[in-house]
Amino acid sequence: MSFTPEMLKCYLVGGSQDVNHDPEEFIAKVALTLRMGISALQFREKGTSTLDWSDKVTLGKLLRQLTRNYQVPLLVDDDLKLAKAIDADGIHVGQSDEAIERVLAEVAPDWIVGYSCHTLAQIDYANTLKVDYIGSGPIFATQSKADADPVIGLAGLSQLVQRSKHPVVAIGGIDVANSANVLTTGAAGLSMISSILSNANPGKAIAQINSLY
Ligand code: TZP
Ligand code: MG
Repeated sequence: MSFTPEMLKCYLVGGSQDVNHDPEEFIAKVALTLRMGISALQFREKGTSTLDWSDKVTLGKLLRQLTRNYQVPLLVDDDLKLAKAIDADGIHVGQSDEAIERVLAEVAPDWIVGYSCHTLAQIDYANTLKVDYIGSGPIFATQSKADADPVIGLAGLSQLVQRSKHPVVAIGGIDVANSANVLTTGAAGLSMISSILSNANPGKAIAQINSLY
């Protein structure tokens, strides 16, 4: 699947650790959010994930089927082997993950490649790379990532967006209430874990996010 910036608009990130360590609940929530209009899914089994390799592959293959039904891109966080095993559309790589140069050499331009940058120096370097998009944050405080980088705020995000030649998707503490403000920075989209996966009415949140564009 080829990348378009519209894929970043309502970008759900998550794994079983984000829904009570319950893969079935995660699948059910993903199915609902696909129906309600998420624009991309990043499978991220991290932090406190308790799944072993074969559980991750099983879960990932179910996500593959679901996302294909809705023609929504499926990316995998920081695990090229898993991404290949489940036939993902792309991979998202952080600064301390698999080396971006190696990932690009292996999968670009066929796959969608996202790269996390939270400083101007990192953006300057990313501008020399053939990545598809940049993920920047955390914009606000987050409970979903124990080793999150320092909060960059809206002013920090604006600087990164202005400097980047690639579209930027914002992440970290984003919810319906702050979403319009985040988009005033020029970010191409909003990436969320808890405000969708822990929401009693995720469909309403997704509709509100999508109505901002
Ligand atoms: N990277 C930076 S912040 C974050 C990740 C994966 C967690 C975002 O989760 P939430 O619940 O949307 O704040
Ligand atoms: Mg990562």
